[in-house]
Amino acid sequence: MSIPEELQKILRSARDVVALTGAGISAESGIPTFRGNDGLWSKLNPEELANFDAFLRNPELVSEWYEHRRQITRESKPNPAHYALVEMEKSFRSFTVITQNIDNLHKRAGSKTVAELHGNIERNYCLGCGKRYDGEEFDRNGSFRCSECGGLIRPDIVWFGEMLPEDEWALAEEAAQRADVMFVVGTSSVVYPAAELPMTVRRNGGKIVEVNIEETPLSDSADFSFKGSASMVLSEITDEIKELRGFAKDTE
Ligand code: BJW
Ligand code: ZN
Repeated sequence: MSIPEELQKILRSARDVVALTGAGISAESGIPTFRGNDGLWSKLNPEELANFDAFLRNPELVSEWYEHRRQITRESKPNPAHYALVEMEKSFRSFTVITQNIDNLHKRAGSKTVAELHGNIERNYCLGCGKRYDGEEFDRNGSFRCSECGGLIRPDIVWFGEMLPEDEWALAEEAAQRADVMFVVGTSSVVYPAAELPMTVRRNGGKIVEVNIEETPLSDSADFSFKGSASMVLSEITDEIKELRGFAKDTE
């Protein structure tokens, strides 16, 4: 794979860089994506399960789905794509990972600034009294009901129709506004408001680099589009950046 000269030039002088990631970046860690035929959820519709009404209608089913997924994420490890972003961070004045994933893998890999737009599967709280349960406490509790008040315990994640966490969204928007470059990695770019962020970058003069194994609704408007797996493409881009810039941050 070679990087077009125009992109090399942009990466040589870029200062503020953002990576917006989706389920595809964790696919190579063995975590199924949401949409697409090979996704484990191809038989389940995330729009039907990932909402508050579904949870109230059938808390056991929805809680079991998340318990199962918590298990998968704990058994999986960050892959070369997550580590490539940790490396990339070292080359720029600021580097923000904005993720739609709830799997905690960017933080486990060591990325420093991570905006988790859709929450984190390791956090849970009681709808009745607000008591917080981390993943292990939740498992130890052995029930979907709170040990204090008997209320339902839900994962601290963002379902359809729910607002995104204010702080994480503010961090993401602010990073997008000043980004010279945004890498959009492994997301189908159909879920809002995350899908709006590349437009924010564009409006403010930044460039969009898409990395995906398939075409998405963003592909036509991206400035550069790499068709390939996140681990392969990001590892190569990171090597190129190191070559172009060395390890030193441009802090001027
Ligand atoms: C690889 C690869 C490899 C594979 N390498 N690539 C404006 C317009 C239209 C609709 C709306 C709008 N504003 C709001 C909405 C409604 C809604 C929405 O967007 N609906 C659309 C589906 C139409 N949005 C919301 O409700 C949001 N809230 C909100 O806007 O609040 C304000 C509000 C309140 C009240 C009323 C109205 C507005 C909240 C969205 C929350 C999304 N939650 C979920 C579940 C989280 C918990 C969980 O994990 O269970 O988040 S849904 C699910 O989709 C999950 C994901 O984070 C999200 C995005 O999916 P992602 O990451 O893109 O995964 P996939 O599977 O779709 O794609 C994987 C990609 O990877 C593919 O492209 C592959 O090709 C690629 N790939 N392997 C590289 N190896
Ligand atoms: Zn409670």
